Amino acid sequence: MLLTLAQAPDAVPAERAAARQWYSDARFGMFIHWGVYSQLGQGEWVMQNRSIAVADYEWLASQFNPVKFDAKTWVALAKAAGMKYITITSRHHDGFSMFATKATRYNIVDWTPFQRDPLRELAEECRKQGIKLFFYYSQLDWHHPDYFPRGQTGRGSGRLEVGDWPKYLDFMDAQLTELLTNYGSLGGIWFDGMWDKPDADWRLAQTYALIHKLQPAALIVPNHHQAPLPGEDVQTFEQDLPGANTAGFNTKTIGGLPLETSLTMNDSWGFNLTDHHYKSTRELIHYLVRAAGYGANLLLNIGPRPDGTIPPEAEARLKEIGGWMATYGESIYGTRAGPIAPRSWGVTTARGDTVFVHVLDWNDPTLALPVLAGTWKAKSWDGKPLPLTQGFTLTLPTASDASDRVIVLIKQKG
Ligand code: H79
Repeated sequence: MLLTLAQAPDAVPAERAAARQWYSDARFGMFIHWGVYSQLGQGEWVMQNRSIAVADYEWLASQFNPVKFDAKTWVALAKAAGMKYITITSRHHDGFSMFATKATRYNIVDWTPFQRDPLRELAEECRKQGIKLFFYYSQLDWHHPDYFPRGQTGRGSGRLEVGDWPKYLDFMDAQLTELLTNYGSLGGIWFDGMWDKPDADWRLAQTYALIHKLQPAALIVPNHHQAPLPGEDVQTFEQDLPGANTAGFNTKTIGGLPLETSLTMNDSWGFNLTDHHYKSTRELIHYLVRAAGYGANLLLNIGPRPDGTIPPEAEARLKEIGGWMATYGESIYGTRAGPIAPRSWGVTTARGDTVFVHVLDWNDPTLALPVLAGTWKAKSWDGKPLPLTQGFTLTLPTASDASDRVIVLIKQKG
C-alpha cells in the first residue's frame, strides 16, 4: 500500500527536506515583534488587555510612523549576534497588516503616514546580507469582522456579533499568497493564534498546500501548542525548552520534526516601555546552548520601538552573544542533540564523531559522564588535552569563561 504524505512525515519533497536540514543547522534566529501596538509601549496584547475598541485602535494605527526604521541596521544586528534567520510579525492578533496588501486597506502602506512597506525593505536587505526571512502570521484577529464566531479572546473590541468564517479564511489565504509571492523566497511562515479557537475548522490542509505550492521550500512553523499536524515542518515551543511546560500552554509531546523554542529577552514580545526585566547575556547564552542540547533552535525576540529603533539593552545583549558565538559557534551551528541527554550541569551537542560537552553550571574540578561506547579523547576548547578516565570522569579546565566551558570529545577510529 502506498503511504500518503500525511502518514509518512519524512516523505517531503527534496527542496523542503533540504530546507528543514538548513533550518536545524542554523540554530539561532531573531524574532521581531513590531506593530501599531509598539506605540503604546505595553506589549503586543494591549488591544486585548485594555479592551480597546476597533475604531480607537484604527486611529492609533493611523499614527504609526517609524521614521527611523532602517532594515540594514536590523539585519546587521541579527548578523552580529550570529543569527541565521529573522522571523518578523507581518500581522499580529490586532489584525493590522505590516505589509502592502490588497486584501484590506488596514495596512501600513494605505493606513499610515509612513506609506512604506518595511517587510519589502527587510526582504531585500536579508537577501543582501545572507539572512533567511520568515513571516509570523496571526490566524487570530481582534479587528476583522469575519473572525466569527469569536474565540477566547478579542471580545472587548466592540465588533457586531456577526461574521462569515469561510470569508475570513479566504482573506488569510489571499494575504499568504501575497506574502509568498511578493517578497522573494522565504524561509517560511510562522503561524500563531490558532489556540484561540482550537475546535474551529481552520482549513489547514488547504492553506498548507497553498503555501507549499507557492514556495516548495518554505517551512511551516505552527505555534498551536499541539503535537505536529500533517504538512508542518517545525515544532516550536513558546517560552519553554522542548518537552517542558513552565509557560502552562505548551505540549509535552515532541514529534519527529526540527525543533525550535522562542524566548523573550525581557518579559514582553512587543515593545514594553517599563519592562526592564532583561535576562543577562549569560542567561541568554545558557538558553541558546541548552536549546541546542535538546536539538532545538533558539528564536530570540526583540521588540523594536515605534520609531524603528532597537532598545539599547537588547542591542547590547545581542552583540555580546555574537561575540560568544564568534568563538564557540562551531559547537552550536550544524550540530544535533548530543549522546548525553540534557542535565542540570549542562548539555551535549554533536557533529559526526565529535561531541561538545557544554559545562554550564558545575563548580567541581571533575565531572562524571555516562560512559559512551568506543574510545574517546577529551580536549579543552583551546586544544589542550584533558584527562578522561575509562569510567568517563572528565577533569575540567578551570572556569576561565564565565558562560560555558566547552569540552570537545573526539571518538577515536578503530
Ligand atoms: O506573539 C507572541 C504572543 O503575543 C503570542 N505568541 C507569542 C510568540 C501569544 N501570547 N499568548 N499566547 C501566545 C498564548 C496565550 C495563551 C493564553 Fe489563553 C491566552 C492563555 C490565556 C489567554 C488561550 C486563550 C488559552 C486560554 C485562552
